Amino acid sequence: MNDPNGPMYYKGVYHLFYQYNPQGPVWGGDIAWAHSISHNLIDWIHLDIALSPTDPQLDIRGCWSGSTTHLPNHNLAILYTGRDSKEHQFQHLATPKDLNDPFLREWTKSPLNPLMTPINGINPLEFRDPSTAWRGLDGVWRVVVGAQVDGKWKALLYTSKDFEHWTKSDKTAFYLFDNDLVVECIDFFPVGINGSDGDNHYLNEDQYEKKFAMKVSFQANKRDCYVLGQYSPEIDEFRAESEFMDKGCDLRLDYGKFYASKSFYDSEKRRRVVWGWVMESDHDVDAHIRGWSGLQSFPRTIVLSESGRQLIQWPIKEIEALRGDNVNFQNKELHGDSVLEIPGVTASQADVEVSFEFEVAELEEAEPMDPSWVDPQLLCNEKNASVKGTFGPFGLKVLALDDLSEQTSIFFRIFKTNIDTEKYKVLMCSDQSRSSLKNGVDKHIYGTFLDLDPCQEKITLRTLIDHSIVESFGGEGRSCITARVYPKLAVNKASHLYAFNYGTKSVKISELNAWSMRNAQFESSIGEENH
Ligand code: DQQ
Repeated sequence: MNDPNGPMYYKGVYHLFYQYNPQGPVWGGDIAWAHSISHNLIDWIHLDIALSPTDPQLDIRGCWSGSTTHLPNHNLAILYTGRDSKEHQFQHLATPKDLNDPFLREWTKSPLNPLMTPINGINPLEFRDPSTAWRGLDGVWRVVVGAQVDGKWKALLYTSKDFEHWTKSDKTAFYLFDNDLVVECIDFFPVGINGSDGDNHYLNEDQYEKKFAMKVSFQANKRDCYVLGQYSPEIDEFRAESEFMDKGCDLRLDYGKFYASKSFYDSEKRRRVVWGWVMESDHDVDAHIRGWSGLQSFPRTIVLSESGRQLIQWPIKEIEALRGDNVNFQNKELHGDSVLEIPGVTASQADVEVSFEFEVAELEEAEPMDPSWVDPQLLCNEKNASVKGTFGPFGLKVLALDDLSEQTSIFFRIFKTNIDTEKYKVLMCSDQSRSSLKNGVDKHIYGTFLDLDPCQEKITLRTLIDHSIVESFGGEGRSCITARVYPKLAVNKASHLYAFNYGTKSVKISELNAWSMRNAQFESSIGEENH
């Protein structure tokens, strides 16, 4: 599997479609829309493929990514990209064959397809991934599609009154990218500090006062970046507050392996939820041996931070239902150069929440921040988990062997700046350099700065560990780093969990909670009892 497609909630059922190759365990030319459903976003039933390539003129070379939209009268629509026999890309519509089928198993492609064609300078090979549509107060539907037009990448706006006949807006671009990177899977949605602010089903005047987020997946570096800004529906203008890849400190949904994400508004729980594709870091040959490749991240809620400067993501509450045995301790001093085992949970499948605090007066002695350290990922590479410091590295070692020869470290460092407005910089890293004793798997180190003042608040970390996937949420969800790792020996019972501090200064664990996690349930076809 690769990209999540058209997630939605409809009449009590969650639907997740995703890019899936029925011919083999790696991406292939006749990629389809697979379909799974869930009642709780945890346990899933895999249904038959919803959209397959069928037509040489429309989509024979793949039903590529797209979105779902809720239409009036409980109707639904999929907009997706189809590639024809020449690999030219078009946008197509599909609707449920039977709206009374609670699982919406069958979808019908519109006889009007294609609805959007690559004309007027649009590169036919680079025109894809329609967003969820939104309807303005004027009753007109709008959708954005990423495209390369006369050599420049743009988010194009298309409008329609009936959802079937679409015209490209006169505007040169809804958004014009200032780099030459291939743009995929644009997501555009309202955000606020409450989950319900993320409702994009029917935009109302209040929402236009709010901020909007535009998320873009840059193919070249496989990054899901976003900007925040103001959207004026009367003139269909999105004014972003920052630029993508602005001075290397861009806003990203995740600073690790997380790509082609797609969000949806869950009207039942009044929240916006996002999924991302966690791709492999080994080779196709491994995928063939394993029989599969690629997975979806844990679903995460997404809101605007109170500061309004960034998005906050957090694993959906439902995940807590999988929690089993718990270990808890409070006020534990982690002296300099110490490693503390956290026993009593299944370390290979666990949910860990920890908060660290410090003597604020002592922070004065933190290492000075060099103004040239603008790239946090580079800094995490230079100062990896084994490089000792003053305040940090401290954090967790997960999927670790008892001699630590195999381990993944998620950790923080605190630096002191000479800037009055931001006295300290907190670096968050996920170090995969020793995550596997196997050769040939990607062992990158990821990193980001946390928008957090350590004098004012504790530094928290939540890490979800699932055998070979490590999803970490720093600073209450301000920064996320997902790692796909391939431990060779630190598996199942040989896997350990540790807290550590390799700084010279002590840090205090104010509280740590770790839980063993139960398995989610999967069914690969629908049994009678589910009807
Ligand atoms: N994957 C799809 C495309 C999309 C890309 C094809 C992103 O629609 O642009 O599988 O991973």
